[in-house]
Amino acid sequence: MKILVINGPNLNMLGIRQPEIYGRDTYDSLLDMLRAEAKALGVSVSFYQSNHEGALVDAIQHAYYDQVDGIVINPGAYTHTSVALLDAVKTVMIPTVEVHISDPDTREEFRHVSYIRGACEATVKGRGLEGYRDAMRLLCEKLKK
Ligand code: CA2
Repeated sequence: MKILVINGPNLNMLGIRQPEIYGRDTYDSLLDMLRAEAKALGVSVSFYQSNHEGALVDAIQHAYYDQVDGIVINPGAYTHTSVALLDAVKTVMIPTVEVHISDPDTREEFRHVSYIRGACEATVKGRGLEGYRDAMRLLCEKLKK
């Protein structure tokens, strides 16, 4: 089973700025944690991060051609603005779980809307980096059914 973890804008800055919101762990340590989790789950995992909306759409489309089974995505700020990402996930029809490190629903009003949520199997939010692990487990459970 092939899982792709996609991160949107600024998430490569994890552990460098705003630790009070996003914690002290780095983007590389997130990848290490997810590689270990993938091993435990017996699945293969790959990662993609971009600050560019179109590049994220391309990554979702490539997942279709690469026969990826499931996607975990934190679209960052594009969560709240991007119909293009919603359409991409709907188009490829790959089961997708949305993840957020913080809980956007308890933050500023403009973070309360998520366009991509409409195309996702589930949303994990407010669990810090652990949320990615939860999202990956949830996705694997759904895919094994
Ligand atoms: O809570 C989340 O995971 C978010 O998707 C993070 C986005 C934010 O725009 C969403 O509303 C909620 C921002 C990502 C910025 O990531 C940084 C990480 C470390 C340092 C600075 C920014």
